[in-house]
Amino acid sequence: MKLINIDHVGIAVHDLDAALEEYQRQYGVAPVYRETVEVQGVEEAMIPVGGSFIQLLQPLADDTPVGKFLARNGEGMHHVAYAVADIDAALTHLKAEGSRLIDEEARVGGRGAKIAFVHPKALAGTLIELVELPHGP
Ligand code: CMX
Ligand code: CO
Repeated sequence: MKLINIDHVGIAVHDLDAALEEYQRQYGVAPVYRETVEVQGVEEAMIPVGGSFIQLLQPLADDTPVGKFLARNGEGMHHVAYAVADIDAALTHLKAEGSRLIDEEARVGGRGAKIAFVHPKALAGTLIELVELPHGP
């Protein structure tokens, strides 16, 4: 297991257009990717900051992970995503260490990356996403 970097921090928002506009106005930053990821129930935008991204997430429906999070907590930090070189090896390792995986197998997420989530109750109340980028670290 080796964490390469913080790939992104996911932030749940009600209105993606409004949040992007405010990030642009207040911080002078703009997204490089924007896409709908049906299987995750989100429309997401990625704003580059140094070697990492801010990922703004708007739910596609109330009964999605981000929709439920917003209903419970309002807007705010939703997850942190760590880049790994080999996500299958990372998942095997975490399982052996007794972690609580949400995804036993990696799936395809935004940017064509392989992703998997680890339950926030597994460690420090933080929803963790592992990311293996298609073009490598
Ligand atoms: N961060 C920290 N804690 C969280 C959390 C989050 N994002 N989401 C839920 N929790 C907590 C809840 O507060 C609850 O705590 P308590 O029991 O102390 O009240 C506990 O986890 C379990 O709550 P739950 O009712 O089972 O939660 P949900 O049904 O909302 O499911 C989770 C939570 C993490 C399993 C679900 O959101 C999930 O499967 N997430 C992975 C997929 C995802 O988040 N996709 C969107 C992002 C896509 C992307 O990044 O591209
Ligand atoms: Co994410």
